[in-house]
Amino acid sequence: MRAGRTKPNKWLTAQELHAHLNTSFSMSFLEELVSQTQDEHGISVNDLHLTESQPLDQGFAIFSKLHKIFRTEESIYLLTRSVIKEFAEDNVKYLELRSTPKEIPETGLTRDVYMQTMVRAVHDCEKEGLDITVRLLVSIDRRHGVEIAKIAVDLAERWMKSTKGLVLGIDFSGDPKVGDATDFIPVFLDAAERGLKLALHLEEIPLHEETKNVLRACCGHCTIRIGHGTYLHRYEPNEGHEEIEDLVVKWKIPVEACVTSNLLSKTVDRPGTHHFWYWRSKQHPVILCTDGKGVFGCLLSDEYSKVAKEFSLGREYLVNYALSTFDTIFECDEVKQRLKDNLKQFSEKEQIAFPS
Ligand code: 6MZ
Repeated sequence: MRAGRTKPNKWLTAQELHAHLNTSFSMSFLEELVSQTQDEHGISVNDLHLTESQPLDQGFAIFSKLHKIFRTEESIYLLTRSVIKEFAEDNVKYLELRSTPKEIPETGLTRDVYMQTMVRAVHDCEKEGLDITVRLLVSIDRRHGVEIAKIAVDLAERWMKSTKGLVLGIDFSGDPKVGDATDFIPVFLDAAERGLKLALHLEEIPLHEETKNVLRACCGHCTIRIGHGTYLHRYEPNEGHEEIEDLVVKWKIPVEACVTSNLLSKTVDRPGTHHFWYWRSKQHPVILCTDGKGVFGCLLSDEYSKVAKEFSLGREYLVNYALSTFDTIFECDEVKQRLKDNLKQFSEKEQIAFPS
Protein backbone atom coordinates (compact mmCIF):
# COMPACT_ATOMS: atom_id res chain seq x y z
CA MET A 1 0.00 0.00 0.00
CA ARG A 2 1.53 3.29 -1.06
CA ALA A 3 1.56 6.32 1.24
CA GLY A 4 -1.53 8.45 0.90
CA ARG A 5 -3.25 5.95 -1.35
CA THR A 6 -7.03 6.35 -1.36
CA LYS A 7 -9.82 4.43 -3.05
CA PRO A 8 -12.22 6.48 -5.14
CA ASN A 9 -15.16 4.18 -4.44
CA LYS A 10 -16.69 2.30 -1.59
CA TRP A 11 -15.66 -1.27 -2.32
CA LEU A 12 -17.35 -4.34 -1.02
CA THR A 13 -15.48 -5.63 2.02
CA ALA A 14 -17.91 -6.47 4.87
CA GLN A 15 -15.57 -7.52 7.69
CA GLU A 16 -11.99 -8.24 8.68
CA LEU A 17 -11.37 -11.14 11.02
CA HIS A 18 -7.63 -11.77 10.73
CA ALA A 19 -5.61 -8.60 11.26
CA HIS A 20 -2.53 -8.40 13.52
CA LEU A 21 -2.22 -4.92 14.99
CA ASN A 22 1.56 -4.48 14.66
CA THR A 23 1.60 -5.53 11.00
CA SER A 24 -1.53 -3.60 9.93
CA PHE A 25 -0.10 -0.06 9.83
CA SER A 26 -0.46 2.08 6.71
CA MET A 27 2.75 3.37 5.15
CA SER A 28 1.67 6.99 5.64
CA PHE A 29 1.08 6.37 9.36
CA LEU A 30 4.41 4.58 9.70
CA GLU A 31 6.34 7.25 7.84
CA GLU A 32 5.03 9.89 10.17
CA LEU A 33 5.74 7.89 13.30
CA VAL A 34 9.21 6.80 12.19
CA SER A 35 10.18 10.35 11.15
CA GLN A 36 9.48 11.40 14.74
CA THR A 37 11.44 8.58 16.37
CA GLN A 38 14.04 7.55 13.77
CA ASP A 39 17.10 8.29 15.89
CA GLU A 40 15.96 5.80 18.49
CA HIS A 41 15.87 2.66 16.35
CA GLY A 42 17.52 3.52 13.00
CA ILE A 43 14.96 1.54 11.00
CA SER A 44 13.83 2.63 7.54
CA VAL A 45 10.16 2.25 6.61
CA ASN A 46 11.21 0.60 3.37
CA ASP A 47 12.45 -2.37 5.39
CA LEU A 48 9.04 -2.94 6.90
CA HIS A 49 6.93 -4.31 4.09
CA LEU A 50 7.27 -7.04 1.49
CA THR A 51 7.26 -5.85 -2.09
CA GLU A 52 7.92 -9.22 -3.64
CA SER A 53 7.52 -12.86 -2.63
CA GLN A 54 9.94 -13.89 0.11
CA PRO A 55 10.03 -16.96 2.32
CA LEU A 56 7.85 -16.77 5.46
CA ASP A 57 10.99 -16.26 7.61
CA GLN A 58 11.49 -12.85 6.01
CA GLY A 59 8.09 -11.78 7.29
CA PHE A 60 9.07 -12.78 10.82
CA ALA A 61 12.27 -10.75 10.55
CA ILE A 62 10.12 -7.72 9.70
CA PHE A 63 7.80 -8.35 12.64
CA SER A 64 10.80 -8.15 15.02
CA LYS A 65 11.74 -4.76 13.56
CA LEU A 66 8.19 -3.51 13.99
CA HIS A 67 8.25 -4.49 17.64
CA LYS A 68 11.18 -2.07 18.05
CA ILE A 69 8.97 0.75 16.79
CA PHE A 70 5.70 0.09 18.59
CA ARG A 71 7.10 0.08 22.13
CA THR A 72 5.20 2.78 23.97
CA GLU A 73 1.67 3.29 25.17
CA GLU A 74 1.39 6.32 22.89
CA SER A 75 2.49 4.43 19.76
CA ILE A 76 0.09 1.53 20.49
CA TYR A 77 -2.75 4.00 20.95
CA LEU A 78 -1.99 5.87 17.71
CA LEU A 79 -1.50 2.64 15.78
CA THR A 80 -4.77 1.13 17.00
CA ARG A 81 -6.73 4.26 16.14
CA SER A 82 -5.23 4.62 12.70
CA VAL A 83 -5.70 0.92 11.84
CA ILE A 84 -9.39 1.10 12.82
CA LYS A 85 -9.88 4.30 10.82
CA GLU A 86 -8.21 2.84 7.74
CA PHE A 87 -10.35 -0.30 7.84
CA ALA A 88 -13.44 1.90 8.18
CA GLU A 89 -12.29 3.90 5.14
CA ASP A 90 -12.05 0.63 3.22
CA ASN A 91 -15.73 0.03 4.04
CA VAL A 92 -15.08 -2.63 6.68
CA LYS A 93 -18.10 -2.69 9.00
CA TYR A 94 -16.85 -5.21 11.54
CA LEU A 95 -13.27 -5.78 12.66
CA GLU A 96 -11.76 -8.33 15.00
CA LEU A 97 -8.31 -6.92 15.70
CA ARG A 98 -5.70 -9.11 17.38
CA SER A 99 -2.44 -8.32 19.13
CA THR A 100 0.17 -9.79 21.48
CA PRO A 101 0.23 -7.71 24.68
CA LYS A 102 3.83 -6.68 25.39
CA GLU A 103 5.74 -6.17 28.63
CA ILE A 104 8.47 -3.51 28.05
CA PRO A 105 9.89 -2.24 31.37
CA GLU A 106 11.99 0.54 29.75
CA THR A 107 8.90 2.30 28.42
CA GLY A 108 6.59 1.36 31.29
CA LEU A 109 4.43 -0.81 29.05
CA THR A 110 2.79 -3.76 30.79
CA ARG A 111 0.40 -6.31 29.28
CA ASP A 112 -2.43 -4.70 31.20
CA VAL A 113 -1.56 -1.19 29.98
CA TYR A 114 -1.31 -2.59 26.45
CA MET A 115 -4.86 -3.94 26.65
CA GLN A 116 -6.14 -0.79 28.32
CA THR A 117 -4.59 1.27 25.51
CA MET A 118 -6.17 -0.77 22.73
CA VAL A 119 -9.55 -0.64 24.47
CA ARG A 120 -9.22 3.14 24.93
CA ALA A 121 -8.49 3.56 21.23
CA VAL A 122 -11.56 1.48 20.29
CA HIS A 123 -13.76 3.56 22.59
CA ASP A 124 -12.37 6.81 21.16
CA CYS A 125 -13.18 5.61 17.63
CA GLU A 126 -16.71 4.82 18.80
CA LYS A 127 -17.03 8.32 20.26
CA GLU A 128 -15.81 9.74 16.96
CA GLY A 129 -18.75 7.94 15.31
CA LEU A 130 -16.76 5.73 12.92
CA ASP A 131 -19.08 3.33 11.09
CA ILE A 132 -17.31 0.16 12.23
CA THR A 133 -17.80 -2.29 15.10
CA VAL A 134 -14.49 -3.38 16.64
CA ARG A 135 -13.74 -6.37 18.86
CA LEU A 136 -10.37 -7.48 20.20
CA LEU A 137 -8.51 -10.80 20.46
CA VAL A 138 -5.51 -11.37 22.73
CA SER A 139 -2.71 -13.08 20.81
CA ILE A 140 -0.64 -15.93 22.15
CA ASP A 141 2.77 -16.05 20.45
CA ARG A 142 3.73 -19.73 20.26
CA ARG A 143 7.41 -18.76 20.55
CA HIS A 144 6.80 -17.53 24.10
CA GLY A 145 5.66 -20.89 25.47
CA VAL A 146 2.80 -22.22 27.55
CA GLU A 147 3.34 -20.18 30.75
CA ILE A 148 3.00 -16.85 28.90
CA ALA A 149 0.00 -18.30 27.05
CA LYS A 150 -1.71 -18.89 30.40
CA ILE A 151 -1.05 -15.27 31.35
CA ALA A 152 -2.64 -14.20 28.05
CA VAL A 153 -5.77 -16.23 28.81
CA ASP A 154 -6.08 -14.68 32.29
CA LEU A 155 -5.65 -11.24 30.75
CA ALA A 156 -8.21 -11.93 28.01
CA GLU A 157 -10.77 -13.20 30.49
CA ARG A 158 -10.32 -10.18 32.76
CA TRP A 159 -10.67 -7.76 29.85
CA MET A 160 -13.59 -9.68 28.39
CA LYS A 161 -15.43 -9.23 31.70
CA SER A 162 -14.49 -5.61 32.29
CA THR A 163 -15.35 -4.53 28.72
CA LYS A 164 -18.55 -6.59 28.57
CA GLY A 165 -17.36 -8.56 25.59
CA LEU A 166 -15.37 -6.02 23.58
CA VAL A 167 -12.47 -8.44 24.12
CA LEU A 168 -13.88 -11.77 23.03
CA GLY A 169 -11.21 -14.28 22.28
CA ILE A 170 -7.71 -15.60 21.85
CA ASP A 171 -5.50 -15.72 18.78
CA PHE A 172 -2.77 -18.37 18.57
CA SER A 173 -0.01 -17.25 16.21
CA GLY A 174 3.74 -16.73 15.84
CA ASP A 175 6.42 -18.56 13.88
CA PRO A 176 4.92 -21.96 12.99
CA LYS A 177 8.42 -23.49 12.89
CA VAL A 178 8.81 -22.91 16.62
CA GLY A 179 7.22 -25.20 19.23
CA ASP A 180 4.27 -27.53 18.94
CA ALA A 181 0.63 -26.41 19.13
CA THR A 182 -0.15 -29.72 20.88
CA ASP A 183 1.46 -28.34 24.07
CA PHE A 184 -1.08 -25.51 24.14
CA ILE A 185 -4.19 -27.71 24.02
CA PRO A 186 -4.91 -27.41 27.79
CA VAL A 187 -4.62 -23.61 27.42
CA PHE A 188 -7.10 -23.59 24.52
CA LEU A 189 -9.58 -25.76 26.44
CA ASP A 190 -9.24 -23.58 29.52
CA ALA A 191 -9.81 -20.41 27.44
CA ALA A 192 -12.95 -21.90 25.91
CA GLU A 193 -14.20 -22.96 29.33
CA ARG A 194 -13.95 -19.34 30.40
CA GLY A 195 -16.06 -18.21 27.44
CA LEU A 196 -13.29 -17.06 25.10
CA LYS A 197 -13.45 -17.82 21.37
CA LEU A 198 -10.39 -19.24 19.58
CA ALA A 199 -8.75 -18.09 16.35
CA LEU A 200 -5.91 -20.57 15.83
CA HIS A 201 -3.15 -20.35 13.22
CA LEU A 202 -2.94 -23.90 11.93
CA GLU A 203 -1.30 -25.35 8.82
CA GLU A 204 0.23 -22.09 7.59
CA ILE A 205 3.01 -24.51 6.74
CA PRO A 206 2.44 -28.31 6.67
CA LEU A 207 2.10 -29.38 10.31
CA HIS A 208 -0.43 -32.17 10.12
CA GLU A 209 0.35 -33.87 13.45
CA GLU A 210 -0.16 -30.82 15.66
CA THR A 211 -3.27 -29.85 13.70
CA LYS A 212 -4.76 -33.30 14.12
CA ASN A 213 -4.03 -33.24 17.85
CA VAL A 214 -5.55 -29.77 18.33
CA LEU A 215 -8.68 -30.51 16.32
CA ARG A 216 -9.23 -33.89 17.97
CA ALA A 217 -9.01 -32.28 21.41
CA CYS A 218 -10.87 -29.02 20.76
CA CYS A 219 -13.66 -29.79 18.29
CA GLY A 220 -16.96 -29.87 20.11
CA HIS A 221 -15.54 -28.05 23.15
CA CYS A 222 -14.43 -24.72 21.69
CA THR A 223 -15.66 -22.16 19.16
CA ILE A 224 -12.81 -22.14 16.66
CA ARG A 225 -11.73 -20.44 13.45
CA ILE A 226 -8.56 -21.49 11.67
CA GLY A 227 -6.03 -18.86 10.58
CA HIS A 228 -4.48 -19.54 7.15
CA GLY A 229 -5.15 -23.30 7.03
CA THR A 230 -3.10 -23.37 3.84
CA TYR A 231 -2.13 -27.03 4.10
CA LEU A 232 -5.27 -28.32 5.80
CA HIS A 233 -6.28 -30.30 2.76
CA ARG A 234 -2.85 -30.82 1.18
CA TYR A 235 -1.97 -34.20 2.61
CA GLU A 236 -0.46 -37.02 0.64
CA PRO A 237 -3.01 -39.78 -0.05
CA ASN A 238 -2.97 -42.66 2.45
CA GLU A 239 -1.04 -40.74 5.11
CA GLY A 240 -4.04 -40.79 7.43
CA HIS A 241 -4.42 -37.03 7.56
CA GLU A 242 -7.78 -37.00 5.80
CA GLU A 243 -9.12 -36.91 9.34
CA ILE A 244 -8.11 -33.25 9.54
CA GLU A 245 -10.30 -32.25 6.63
CA ASP A 246 -13.10 -34.47 7.94
CA LEU A 247 -13.02 -32.67 11.31
CA VAL A 248 -12.92 -29.22 9.68
CA VAL A 249 -15.93 -30.11 7.54
CA LYS A 250 -17.86 -31.93 10.27
CA TRP A 251 -17.51 -29.04 12.72
CA LYS A 252 -17.85 -26.39 10.00
CA ILE A 253 -14.73 -24.62 11.22
CA PRO A 254 -14.30 -21.37 9.26
CA VAL A 255 -10.97 -20.80 7.51
CA GLU A 256 -9.43 -17.29 7.49
CA ALA A 257 -7.88 -16.98 4.03
CA CYS A 258 -5.11 -14.40 3.61
CA VAL A 259 -4.43 -14.52 -0.13
CA THR A 260 -1.84 -11.75 -0.56
CA SER A 261 -0.01 -12.72 2.62
CA ASN A 262 0.24 -16.36 1.50
CA LEU A 263 1.44 -15.37 -1.97
CA LEU A 264 4.08 -12.97 -0.65
CA SER A 265 5.18 -15.50 1.98
CA LYS A 266 5.46 -18.15 -0.73
CA THR A 267 3.18 -20.63 1.04
CA VAL A 268 0.90 -20.51 -2.02
CA ASP A 269 2.41 -20.17 -5.51
CA ARG A 270 -0.34 -18.32 -7.42
CA PRO A 271 -3.84 -16.92 -6.80
CA GLY A 272 -5.49 -19.67 -8.86
CA THR A 273 -4.27 -22.40 -6.51
CA HIS A 274 -5.23 -20.57 -3.33
CA HIS A 275 -7.30 -22.69 -0.93
CA PHE A 276 -9.93 -19.95 -0.83
CA TRP A 277 -11.42 -21.55 -3.86
CA TYR A 278 -11.03 -25.12 -2.60
CA TRP A 279 -13.19 -24.36 0.43
CA ARG A 280 -15.66 -22.14 -1.48
CA SER A 281 -16.25 -24.99 -3.92
CA LYS A 282 -17.14 -27.22 -1.00
CA GLN A 283 -19.46 -24.50 0.31
CA HIS A 284 -17.35 -24.44 3.44
CA PRO A 285 -17.01 -21.09 5.30
CA VAL A 286 -13.87 -19.26 4.24
CA ILE A 287 -13.24 -15.58 4.92
CA LEU A 288 -11.00 -13.21 3.02
CA CYS A 289 -8.61 -11.38 5.37
CA THR A 290 -5.55 -9.14 5.11
CA ASP A 291 -3.34 -10.63 7.88
CA GLY A 292 -1.13 -7.53 8.00
CA LYS A 293 -2.19 -4.89 5.51
CA GLY A 294 1.00 -2.89 6.15
CA VAL A 295 3.58 -5.65 5.82
CA PHE A 296 1.74 -7.24 2.89
CA GLY A 297 0.64 -3.97 1.26
CA CYS A 298 -2.99 -4.93 0.72
CA LEU A 299 -6.37 -3.48 1.56
CA LEU A 300 -9.24 -5.86 2.26
CA SER A 301 -10.97 -4.53 -0.85
CA ASP A 302 -7.86 -5.61 -2.82
CA GLU A 303 -8.40 -9.15 -1.56
CA TYR A 304 -12.02 -9.14 -2.74
CA SER A 305 -10.95 -7.68 -6.04
CA LYS A 306 -8.16 -10.25 -6.46
CA VAL A 307 -10.40 -13.30 -6.00
CA ALA A 308 -13.23 -11.75 -8.02
CA LYS A 309 -10.89 -11.36 -10.99
CA GLU A 310 -9.15 -14.69 -10.53
CA PHE A 311 -12.34 -16.75 -10.22
CA SER A 312 -14.61 -14.52 -12.37
CA LEU A 313 -17.03 -13.71 -9.56
CA GLY A 314 -19.87 -11.32 -10.29
CA ARG A 315 -21.75 -8.82 -8.22
CA GLU A 316 -24.48 -11.15 -6.94
CA TYR A 317 -21.99 -13.86 -6.00
CA LEU A 318 -19.81 -11.39 -4.10
CA VAL A 319 -22.68 -9.84 -2.16
CA ASN A 320 -24.00 -13.27 -1.15
CA TYR A 321 -20.49 -14.35 -0.23
CA ALA A 322 -19.91 -11.22 1.88
CA LEU A 323 -23.25 -11.68 3.65
CA SER A 324 -22.44 -15.32 4.46
CA THR A 325 -19.12 -14.41 6.07
CA PHE A 326 -20.93 -12.59 8.89
CA ASP A 327 -21.94 -16.02 10.22
CA THR A 328 -18.32 -16.66 11.17
CA ILE A 329 -17.74 -13.68 13.47
CA PHE A 330 -17.32 -14.27 17.20
CA GLU A 331 -20.29 -12.02 18.03
CA CYS A 332 -23.88 -12.99 18.84
CA ASP A 333 -26.71 -13.61 16.36
CA GLU A 334 -28.20 -10.17 16.89
CA VAL A 335 -24.99 -8.43 15.81
CA LYS A 336 -24.64 -10.82 12.85
CA GLN A 337 -28.16 -9.97 11.70
CA ARG A 338 -27.64 -6.22 12.09
CA LEU A 339 -24.46 -6.39 9.99
CA LYS A 340 -26.21 -8.46 7.33
CA ASP A 341 -29.20 -6.11 7.15
CA ASN A 342 -26.92 -3.08 6.81
CA LEU A 343 -24.85 -4.65 4.06
CA LYS A 344 -27.97 -5.76 2.20
CA GLN A 345 -29.38 -2.25 2.28
CA PHE A 346 -26.08 -0.80 1.26
CA SER A 347 -25.65 -3.14 -1.71
CA GLU A 348 -29.22 -2.57 -2.89
CA LYS A 349 -28.57 1.15 -3.00
CA GLU A 350 -25.68 0.34 -5.37
CA GLN A 351 -23.24 2.34 -3.28
CA ILE A 352 -20.72 -0.42 -3.47
CA ALA A 353 -18.21 -0.71 -6.30
CA PHE A 354 -17.24 -4.06 -7.86
CA PRO A 355 -14.27 -5.16 -9.91
CA SER A 356 -15.14 -4.87 -13.60
C1 6MZ B 1 1.93 -16.37 12.24
C2 6MZ B 1 1.85 -14.09 12.57
C3 6MZ B 1 1.73 -13.87 11.17
O1 6MZ B 1 0.69 -9.37 17.82
O2 6MZ B 1 2.57 -7.74 17.68
N1 6MZ B 1 1.85 -12.89 13.15
N2 6MZ B 1 1.92 -15.32 13.09
N3 6MZ B 1 1.85 -16.24 10.91
C4 6MZ B 1 1.76 -15.02 10.33
N4 6MZ B 1 1.73 -14.98 8.97
C5 6MZ B 1 2.41 -14.09 8.15
N5 6MZ B 1 1.66 -12.55 10.95
C6 6MZ B 1 1.72 -11.96 12.18
O3 6MZ B 1 1.45 -8.56 15.58
C7 6MZ B 1 2.59 -9.21 15.09
C8 6MZ B 1 2.62 -10.64 15.53
O4 6MZ B 1 1.55 -11.37 14.93
C9 6MZ B 1 1.95 -12.69 14.62
C10 6MZ B 1 3.39 -12.85 15.06
O5 6MZ B 1 3.43 -13.40 16.36
C11 6MZ B 1 3.86 -11.39 15.07
O6 6MZ B 1 4.96 -11.18 15.95
P1 6MZ B 1 1.23 -8.16 17.12
O7 6MZ B 1 0.25 -7.03 17.09
